[in-house]
Amino acid sequence: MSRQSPLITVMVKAARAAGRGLARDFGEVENLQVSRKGPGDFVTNADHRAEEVIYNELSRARPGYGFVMEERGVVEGTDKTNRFIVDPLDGTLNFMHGIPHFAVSIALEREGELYAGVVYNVISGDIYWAERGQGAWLENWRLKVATRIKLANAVVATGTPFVGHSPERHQLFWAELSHLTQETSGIRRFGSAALDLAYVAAGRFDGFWERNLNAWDIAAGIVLVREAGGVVQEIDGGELLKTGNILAANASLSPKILSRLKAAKKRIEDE
Ligand code: 2AM
Ligand code: CA
Repeated sequence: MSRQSPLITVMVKAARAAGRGLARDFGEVENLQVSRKGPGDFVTNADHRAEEVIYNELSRARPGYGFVMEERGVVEGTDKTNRFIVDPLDGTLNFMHGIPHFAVSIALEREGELYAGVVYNVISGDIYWAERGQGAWLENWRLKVATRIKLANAVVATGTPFVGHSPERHQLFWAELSHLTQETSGIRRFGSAALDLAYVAAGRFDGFWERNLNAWDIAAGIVLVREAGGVVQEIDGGELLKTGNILAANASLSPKILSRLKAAKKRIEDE
């Protein structure tokens, strides 16, 4: 059993507060007014309200900390060493379609490094949290990434490109998928990157890869996976929080999945 630090307590409290509103709004999802932010990317009133709640909670509890938030963008703080990276509603499309699989994701970056993360599955009530050096936890259960070492036994999650993305991006995804479907037990596509990473930390998924995510989709999940003993990397060797091309798995499967992703990319480039 682990005792949550004051920092984690504050982050969990903010996530739960936002989750209360989201759960209410999810119940009335048909009545929500929806605006379109871009192709396939819906932003709801619920999303905005949840972000407001988190911003208010966290700035009261940790005055001066900066923020990177999906809707507000970057909010500079007076404290330049700490900033929260927040996705008030990860899995927006699930939310909009009445699919009960979405999360609040809150990370803290300290001195330029990811330091703590909370991912809250609003409908199941599961709180995943991790703090550097303290491990990753689901409530009071210590999380460990899966120990499977054979790709043939692995269940690997991903995210698919959708309408509005370039033909090249779709092509690359299909190449990646064809390399991995031929060698893995199964592929999953659940629609919330934050929860996908929490599932990797919990040893449910053996791996997860997706391209072009935003920092707020993955920041908290990265801390969860690392503290659960997993490896998180940028697929092409770039800067992870900038490109959002993420691969997370245990240390044995990581290089195996990566080699298939690289082979897929090479195949597309050679065509
Ligand atoms: P969201 O639900 O907060 O938008 C699913 O593949 C993941 O991709 C989710 O974490 C989702 O976050 C994110 N996502 C969905 N639409 C996106 C878009 N247009 N650009 C970037 N990320 C997106
Ligand atoms: Ca998101």
